[in-house]
Amino acid sequence: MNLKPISIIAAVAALISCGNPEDAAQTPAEALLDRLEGLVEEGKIMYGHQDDLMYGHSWKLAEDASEYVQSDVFATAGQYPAVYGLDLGGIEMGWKENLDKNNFDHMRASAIAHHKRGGIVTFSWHPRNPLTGGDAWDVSSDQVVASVLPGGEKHEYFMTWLSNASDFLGSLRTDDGELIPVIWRPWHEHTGSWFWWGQRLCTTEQYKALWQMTYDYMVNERGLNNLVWAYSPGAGELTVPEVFAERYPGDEIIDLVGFDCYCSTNYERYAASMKNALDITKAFAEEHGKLMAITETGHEGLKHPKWWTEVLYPIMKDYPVSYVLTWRNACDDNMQHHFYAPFPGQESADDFKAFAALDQIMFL
Ligand code: BMA
Repeated sequence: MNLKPISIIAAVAALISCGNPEDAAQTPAEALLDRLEGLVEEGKIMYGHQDDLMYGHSWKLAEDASEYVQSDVFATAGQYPAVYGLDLGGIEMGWKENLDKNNFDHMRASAIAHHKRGGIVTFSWHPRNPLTGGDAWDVSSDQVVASVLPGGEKHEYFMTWLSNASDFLGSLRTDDGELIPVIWRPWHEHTGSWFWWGQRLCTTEQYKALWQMTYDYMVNERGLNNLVWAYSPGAGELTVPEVFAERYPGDEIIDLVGFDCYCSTNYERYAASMKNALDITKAFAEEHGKLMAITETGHEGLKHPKWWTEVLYPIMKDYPVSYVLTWRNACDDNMQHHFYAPFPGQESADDFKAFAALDQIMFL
């Protein structure tokens, strides 16, 4: 027999992989992507709510809670949101609680509980400012992204932040040790200039390098294979499709594209802004073979009694939107107006039930 060494290696590799079905299995991220694609093909739009199981308009999870069943969405519609959003802000500092006072252990356990219930989890990240020591909204310096890139004065320090975030994302495991997949959405709303990674605070090259560094570290170095990577500009700045494309990190990194768009009481303006962002995102998603979603939206205080079926639903129903996530229901005394999902008795509660009952809209 005159096999070339390379063929022997290939033959041995094939034998090993035949003997171990795990090798051929999908990664958790691939499995989630398949599931998301299947639901879009069925024409379903999943409803999502930020911090849904952590607190609501007038309740907060008990410190010693061991189950995650309370939810303003469930209390109103009798079903849980299909998508559960959480934010890692604060993990970089090694804090026990995130920036909105959610205990990280409860975040982890509730994310796993939601996954077990058949739901999908998404994480955003509002990390503090590694150069100034301020928060994510501290835009006093336009050198922050530069400082965390290789060669920058905060590079080593910032890598410990990525390490902390990776530790958390890699700790999302079921009882039998399997990683649960999540949609991971860092460096969001970068088309605006209100976060330290925003438009005026770094160049296009620096922004893309930040993504590449994040991806290389989490996927290649840490081996996290449970992340579906999402890119989400702010809708307000999407005057032309080029703005959407300008800082796109690349097809090798991104799996899902979306945008964040909020509703004031000017509902026509919201509809116009949403349609514009949906058109741009849809064209981009099709061209690049990616999924699309409305990664953040909502009408603070839900002042329109039929906001769900007469404002939001008509805008998005004809687009292949994977999910639409409304922001959090703050429970702090001074933030009672800051809610984006109804609770029993809220003026849009009946309409929310009607929205949840629509065939196209998916809850759990
Ligand atoms: C914002 C507000 C803030 C919050 C932040 C991160 O839109 O809800 O109160 O701290 O998101 O969750």
